[in-house]
Amino acid sequence: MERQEIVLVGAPVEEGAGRKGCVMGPDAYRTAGLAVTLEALGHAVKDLGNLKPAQTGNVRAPNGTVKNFAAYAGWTRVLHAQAAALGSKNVFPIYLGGDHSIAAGTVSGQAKAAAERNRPLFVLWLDAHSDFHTLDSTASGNLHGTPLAFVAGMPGFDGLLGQALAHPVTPQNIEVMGVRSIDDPERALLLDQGVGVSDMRRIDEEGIPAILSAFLNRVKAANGLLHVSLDVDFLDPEIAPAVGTTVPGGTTFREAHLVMEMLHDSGLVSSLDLVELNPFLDERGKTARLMVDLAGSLFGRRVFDRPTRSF
Ligand code: EXY
Ligand code: MN
Ligand code: MN
Ligand code: MN
Repeated sequence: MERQEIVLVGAPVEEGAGRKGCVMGPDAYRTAGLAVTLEALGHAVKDLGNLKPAQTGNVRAPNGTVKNFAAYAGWTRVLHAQAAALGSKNVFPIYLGGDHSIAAGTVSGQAKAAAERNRPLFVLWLDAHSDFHTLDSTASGNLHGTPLAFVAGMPGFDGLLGQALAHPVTPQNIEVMGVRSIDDPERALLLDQGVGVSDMRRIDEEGIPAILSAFLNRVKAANGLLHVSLDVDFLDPEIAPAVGTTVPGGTTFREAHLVMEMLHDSGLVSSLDLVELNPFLDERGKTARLMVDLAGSLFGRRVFDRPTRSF
C-alpha cells in the first residue's frame, strides 16, 4: 500500500443502533492505540477529531417505524461531505464509528470522489448482517440496518442526503462477507440487485483466499477503488463481544487477520470504516484492541515478509 497519510475521522453515532454505547467508539479506538499502531508501521497519521452532525432543519421521517431519522440525515450529510473531500486527496481516511449508519455518508462520499476520478468504487462489507433494508422494509426501524441499501442506490431514502444520490455504488461491485443474519426483504433485494454475498457457509466451504482473491481481481480489472466497511460483529462474539448485534458463528481471529493481510497485499484499499464498537459491552478493551490490531494488518504488519501476492 503506498505511503499515503492516514486521516482519522471520528463519527460518534449511536442513533442508528438499537442499543446505546457506540457514541464512545471513536475514543475507544484512540485509547486502544490506533494512531501509534499505524505510526509504528511507518505511516503518518492525522486525527481530525470527532465530527458533529449537520443541521437538518425540518427533515421528516418517511414512516412511523424508522427511528432517529433526522439524526441519520444530519450525520449522513456531514460524513458525505467529509468523505467526498478526503476522497479527492491523496490520503487514506479511516472513519471511526459509531454505529454502521455512518457508512451511508462515508461510502456515498467516497463513491462521489471515485466517480470524479473516473474510477468505480467497490465495497467490501464485512458484517454478520447485510444492512440492506430500505426505510420501507426495516421492521426494527434501527437505521444501522439500512446504509448499504442507500449507497447502492435503492429507492425510498428521500430526504436522507438532502440531494439526489448522484453516484450510487453499482450493486455488483459490492461483496457482503461473513454474513449470517439476513432478513427476508434484504435477501430478496440482494438477489434482485446481484450483490455479492459470501456468507459464513461459503467461507467454510470455499475459504477466505479463494473468495477474496476473486473479488480483488475484479476490483483490479476494473481499475477500481475499494472501500472496506468492517463491522465488529463480522468477528465471532467470543473474540469480539463489544457489539450490540452479536451473531454466533463469526470469523476467527486468523480469518479476520487473513482478510486484512490480503487486502494490504492487494494495494487496492482506499478507505475504511471501523464500526459498531460498543465499549460499554467490552471486556477490558479486548475488542477495541482487536480492531486496532486488524487495522495494523491492513496497513502492513507482518511476522515474516514474503513476496507480495500477485492479483
Ligand atoms: N437486520 C436487522 C435489523 O434491520 O434490525 C439487524 C440489523 C443489524 C445491523 C448491524 C449493523 O450491522
Ligand atoms: Mn504497506
Ligand atoms: Mn453492519
Ligand atoms: Mn452487523
